This record gives sequence, structure tokens and C-alpha cells, in this order.
Amino acid sequence: MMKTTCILGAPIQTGASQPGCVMGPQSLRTAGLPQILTELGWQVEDRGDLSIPSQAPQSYPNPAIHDLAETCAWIGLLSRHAYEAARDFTLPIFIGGDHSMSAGTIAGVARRAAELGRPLFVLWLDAHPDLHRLDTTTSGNLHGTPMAYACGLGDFLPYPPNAHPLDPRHVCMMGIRSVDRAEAARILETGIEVNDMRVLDETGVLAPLKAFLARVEAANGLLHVSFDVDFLDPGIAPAVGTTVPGGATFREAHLIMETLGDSGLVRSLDLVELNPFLDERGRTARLISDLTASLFGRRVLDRMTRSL
Ligand code: HAR
Ligand code: MN
Ligand code: MN
Ligand code: MN
Repeated sequence: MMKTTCILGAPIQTGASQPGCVMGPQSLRTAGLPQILTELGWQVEDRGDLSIPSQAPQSYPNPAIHDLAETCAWIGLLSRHAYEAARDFTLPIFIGGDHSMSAGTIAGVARRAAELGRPLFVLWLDAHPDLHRLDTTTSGNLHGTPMAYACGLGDFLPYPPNAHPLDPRHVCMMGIRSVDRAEAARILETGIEVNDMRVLDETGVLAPLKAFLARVEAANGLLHVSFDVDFLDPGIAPAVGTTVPGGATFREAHLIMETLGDSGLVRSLDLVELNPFLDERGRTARLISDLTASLFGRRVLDRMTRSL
């Protein structure tokens, strides 16, 4: 059967403090992502970019929060579209856009998983755990909240209701190296698996990744991967507003994506936080496209065989 993917653009930047993520989807198209996936044998449908109508402002007791109404509208819209994409394609790609969008994409794929009666697992590749509640964020940047919302941790009104909260035991985080105090409390309470950069330094990426994939497989689970550009070291991926030193290397990231591709367990992918305004000659967009290609089956040996 033909492997199918779609590209769904979510030019949302209201969850971040710096503008620029709105250009993320176009930057990955410019880097040739659709063609790369087509050449790898996938049937690719570009569903274009979503958009929301203008919103009346919405206030919230935490005055730091900004652009709440817009971000909530995006989350609701993405939840519906991610559900449909997960139903209609083998491995849809949701291109952001800041990471607040994952509140919507995870809710959408969780609805699909519930419909299939299978558990949803999430691999979270990020410098940050994004575990703030609306009452704990001090920056007010809602891209710091999607994982708390996805796991149903705390009161998230006025976000759309989350009908299928994720089991925190089904989450695996890798690359974490910037955690706020309130987020650390959530990690301790829930026992979410956090492989911070020190763990990756000590064990390499494969041991925790393979252990997690074995759990997904044993549970007959569906796996969603949420890839935040700041997972990568800023030296190779400068195009992100929230760089944190000491991130994943080029080979660590490719090895993760290759291993995920080999597993056949991944059913949906977020590519988030790419800010092309901060890029250097398209290098981050090109790297993200190549990493996606690794997940979708590009292998060094395939390329050699093809050129023989
Ligand atoms: N924890 C910080 C805050 O809430 C930084 C959040 C940055 N988030 C992202 N996504 N860039 O991971 O403001
Ligand atoms: Mn993030
Ligand atoms: Mn991040
Ligand atoms: Mn379980």
C-alpha cells in the first residue's frame, strides 16, 4: 500500500514572544520538503496553510499572558484538522508555527487514537518541557504550555476542552535543558520521562529511545513526534527564538530520526518553532528538511545503491 503524508501549515506565532514563526511553513516548502518526501516514495499532499479569523481580545487573571484568544482559536482549528489528517494519511506533518500549536495537534491525534482504541504516545524533542499551566507561566508565552494542556494538568479554560488527555506515562522527552521551577514540579508530580541533555551525554540517544519505542510497540500504541527546533544545538540550528546552548548534535538528531523511521511506529509529526527571520542562508530549514527525510526513510545506503 502507498505510504501517504500531508503537509499542513500552521503559521501561528502568537504563542511566542518574537515574531517570525509565521514564515516557518513557507521556509520548509522553499527548502524542498514536499519534493524530498516524494522522491523517497511517499505520496505527498500539501494542504496549504490554515488561518484563523480575527479574534476579540480575551483577558485572563494572569496578566502576563498575551494573545490568548488567537492562540485558543489556533488550537481548536488545529485539533480538528490534525484529527482529519491522522485519519486520512499514514504520517501527516504539521508545520509551525510556534509550539503552542501542539496543544491542538496532540488533541487531534489523541481523538483519532481513541477512535481506534489504541493508546497515544508522544516523543517530545525540545530544550523545554513546555509544562506551564496558565497560572504558572511568568513569560505569558503560551508556547510554554502545550504539554501541560495535552496531559490535562490543571485548568486550561479558555483553551478548547481536551477530551482525550494524554497519559503522562506515555510521554518521553529528550534534549531538555531549560526548565522553570513550576515545570520541575509538574515533572516530579507526574513522573514524565525526561531525558535531559546530561542523560543523552551519558547514555547516548539510542538507549532511552529504543526503550521508549519498545514500550510503544508492546502497547500497540500510536506515536506522535513533536520536534521543536531548539532541541538542536544553536550552532547548527540558529533559526529559533529561544536558543539554549548545549543541544543535540547533527548526528544525534539524524540517528533519532533514522531510528524512528525504522521503527514504523510514528503516525504524526510536528515541526515547530522554526523562525526563518533568524536563519542563516536557509541552513536551519534545510537541516529540518533533511531530518524529516531521515524519519521518512532516507538512508545513506539507499543513496549509494541508487547512484550505482
Ligand atoms: N519556559 C519558558 C517560558 O515559559 C520558555 C518556553 C520556551 N518554549 C519554547 N518551546 N520555545 O519549547 O517562557
Ligand atoms: Mn517547545
Ligand atoms: Mn523549546
Ligand atoms: Mn499504558
